[in-house]
Amino acid sequence: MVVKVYGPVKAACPQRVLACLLEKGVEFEIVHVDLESGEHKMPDFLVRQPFGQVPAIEDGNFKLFESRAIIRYYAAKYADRGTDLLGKSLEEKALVDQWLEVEAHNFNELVYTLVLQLVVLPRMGKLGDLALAHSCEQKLEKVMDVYEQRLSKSRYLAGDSFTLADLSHLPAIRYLMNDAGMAHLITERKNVNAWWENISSRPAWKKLMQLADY
Ligand SMILES: N[C@@H](CCC(=O)N[C@@H](CS)C(=O)NCC(=O)O)C(=O)O
Repeated sequence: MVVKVYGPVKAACPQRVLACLLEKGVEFEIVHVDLESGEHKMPDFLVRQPFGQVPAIEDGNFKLFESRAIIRYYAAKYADRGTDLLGKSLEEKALVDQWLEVEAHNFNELVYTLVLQLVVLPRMGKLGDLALAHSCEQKLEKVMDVYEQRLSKSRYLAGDSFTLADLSHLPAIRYLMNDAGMAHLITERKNVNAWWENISSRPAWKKLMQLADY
């Protein structure tokens, strides 16, 4: 059964899901949802994602939304296929969860606001709030210092192997570096930069970048 992923291939949250499916070698079909025309706020789409956001998936009769719930689901469903993304011991799994929470709450919230103000609103012809963006940047500097510390002790966030915790960061870091002009947040930190170079050179991520036509 081919997994249907609803959302534009260029949006960060669907990319989190697609990166996971590619790591796992799961076949998928991308069903484009046009954010510009507001398709994601229409009744047909709200049945799939009641908050009017992408992504959502359909896998046979099973439907799911929330990108991190979706990647956890596929990492567990196909635990014995492709890259192990969950960690092996209970403690490794707990560390993966810990860094997934950090990604969602400490990292992504700031990046999301920053990209909205500096990239998305200007693309829509609206003025972004530069003071808000600057304040997010300052806060992100501190968050990235924590990552630098962590990555001075282990190659990946949750330990010695690449997991969901690392994968989940890929789309937002790409936006931060390539679209928001905030590459210094990564490149000025030796361990964070080495980690980014490593995880962004994975074949699955490179394949997704080709699909997204970057
Ligand atoms: N927590 C949700 C967030 C989804 C989300 O913010 N999606 C963005 C694209 S990356 C979106 O749909 N933006 C359009 C909107 O919120 O109207 C998830 O991870 O699935």
